[in-house]
Amino acid sequence: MRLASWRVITRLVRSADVVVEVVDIRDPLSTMSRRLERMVRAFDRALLVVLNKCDLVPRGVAEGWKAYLEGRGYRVMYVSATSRLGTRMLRGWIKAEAPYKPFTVVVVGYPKTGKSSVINALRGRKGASTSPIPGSPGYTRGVQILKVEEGFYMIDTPGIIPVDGPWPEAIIRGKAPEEIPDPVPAAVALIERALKYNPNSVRDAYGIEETDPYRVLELIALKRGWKYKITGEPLIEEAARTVIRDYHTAKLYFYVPPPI
Ligand SMILES: Nc1nc2c(ncn2[C@@H]2O[C@H](COP(=O)(O)OP(=O)(O)OP(=O)(O)O)[C@@H](O)[C@H]2O)c(=O)[nH]1
Ligand SMILES: [Mg+2]
Repeated sequence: MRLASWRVITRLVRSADVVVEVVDIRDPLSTMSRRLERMVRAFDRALLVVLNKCDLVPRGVAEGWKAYLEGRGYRVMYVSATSRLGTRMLRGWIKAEAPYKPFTVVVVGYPKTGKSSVINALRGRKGASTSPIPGSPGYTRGVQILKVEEGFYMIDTPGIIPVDGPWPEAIIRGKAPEEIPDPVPAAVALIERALKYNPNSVRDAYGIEETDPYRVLELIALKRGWKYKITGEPLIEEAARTVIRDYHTAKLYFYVPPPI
């Protein structure tokens, strides 16, 4: 997995006309980057917060988050890139915002929030030809410019490092689950959060009636026969990676309600 460096993001934000910050609507405050937002303000660029994956929360929750963030001065839309909800409106919003053509929209956000999916939804097609930004040095290889329509370009970026995000966001998003060296503490925190916001989440995902997060990991491992060869103890690291993966796919299902 490749992450974008802040140096690259800074350069892209400065050169863009509009900045779209893609956020996971299941937990917006944990997936918004204050550092990014400060930078966008410093360059005086138009910032739109896109709450993505709205298919995963009830409509009232999506509306609640929108109202809450608008109350804090953000411009906000909620969409589902994969269900194509709100994506036409998003396209219209961006076009209305851009004062002239051609214009460029840079799409940024934490890893796995759905940045590429949002771009594909706006383009109405996937996998169409993409080209790297000319002259970009090696580490920006993950940055791609995509045409939505004549004069309307979007720049896809790899996830930014969630340095300023609350724990365990940096761990669960900073690397692919199989690459996280010690996934257990992050998975424990994730299970705690899941149980807090959806007491049935663990039972629904794993058929396990247990509220102690560490024990949950042990039971997942035992159920799947994941054991250390010599000691026979449950291989909780594997279970932890599974939990992190299942959060990304929403098999482990919860969302954080908007503050009232
Ligand atoms: N349920 C749901 N899943 C989504 C939505 N948008 C994206 N996803 C899923 O979220 C995962 C990540 O989507 P990507 O578009 O690759 O996310 P990204 O932000 O580009 O990820 P990186 O490039 O790794 O930072 C994929 O499995 C998508 O299918 C959505 O609106 N709803
Ligand atoms: Mg992507």
